[in-house]
Amino acid sequence: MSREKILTVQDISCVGQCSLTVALPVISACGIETCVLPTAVLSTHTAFKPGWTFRDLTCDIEPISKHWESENITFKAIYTGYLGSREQVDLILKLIERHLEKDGTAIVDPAMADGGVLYKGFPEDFPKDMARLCAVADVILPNITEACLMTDSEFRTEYDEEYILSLLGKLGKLGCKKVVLTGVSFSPEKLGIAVYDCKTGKTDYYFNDKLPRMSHGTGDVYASAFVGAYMNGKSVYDSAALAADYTVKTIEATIDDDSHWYGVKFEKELGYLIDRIKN
Ligand code: PXL
Repeated sequence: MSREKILTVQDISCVGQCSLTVALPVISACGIETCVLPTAVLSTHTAFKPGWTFRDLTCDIEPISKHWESENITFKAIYTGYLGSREQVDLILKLIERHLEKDGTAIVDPAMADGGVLYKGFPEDFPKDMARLCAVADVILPNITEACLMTDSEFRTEYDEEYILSLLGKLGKLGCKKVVLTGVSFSPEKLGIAVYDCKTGKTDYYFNDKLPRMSHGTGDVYASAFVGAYMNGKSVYDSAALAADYTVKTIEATIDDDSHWYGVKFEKELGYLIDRIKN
């Protein structure tokens, strides 16, 4: 079996263009063999009106991992996203220990919150568990809400660079090696990311023009494109910038369609992503 494959661990929301229904096509399109471990099955993501189904798959994680162990299955990278329960954190820590190759990369998107609040269904202290997973990661990809919740910081919509540097410093203390903080804005017309090296304290920014619409699922589109670019040998900064450009394209592809409120038309711009990765 080829060794050059990755594992992504997150829920499968049947409808809604997020988590696995984004990660699998995006990373595969980047030419990377993408194995999946679903953490839960939902009828839709949780931003739909209440009524969505939720099947927690925590019980399946250990038997799946045991079987993989018997087959000596390992991965070049493990990328985790939305988790189905807090118990999954310990199981995923074990999974990383067993199945991530020695020179492999653990990428954690602590997908659990946005706009200052936790997604529906998570217990209030869930960010503490997510922080334990971030502690072992090579790269974490939080938005500002997730960063605040994991570091007990005040969530602010208006801030200066000092606030962002303070958040990055606190995230660095969780134990991860690099942070890509999304949703950073120092002016009304620009939105971007901060890339922080937890060892050296070096911070680099990348900005795009801010679009007039926020969209669901863009965190997952961003993280998946980041993983696709990174696994193709791009640096953390170049992957973070490329993923930002791709995410902007997917929002632009969706912006005129009000009925498409639940996600972005990421499929329309896969050609752009692949061209950028090749160059
Ligand atoms: O896009 C993040 C996400 C993933 N999975 C589920 C969600 C959300 C955001 O709401 O509800 C189930």
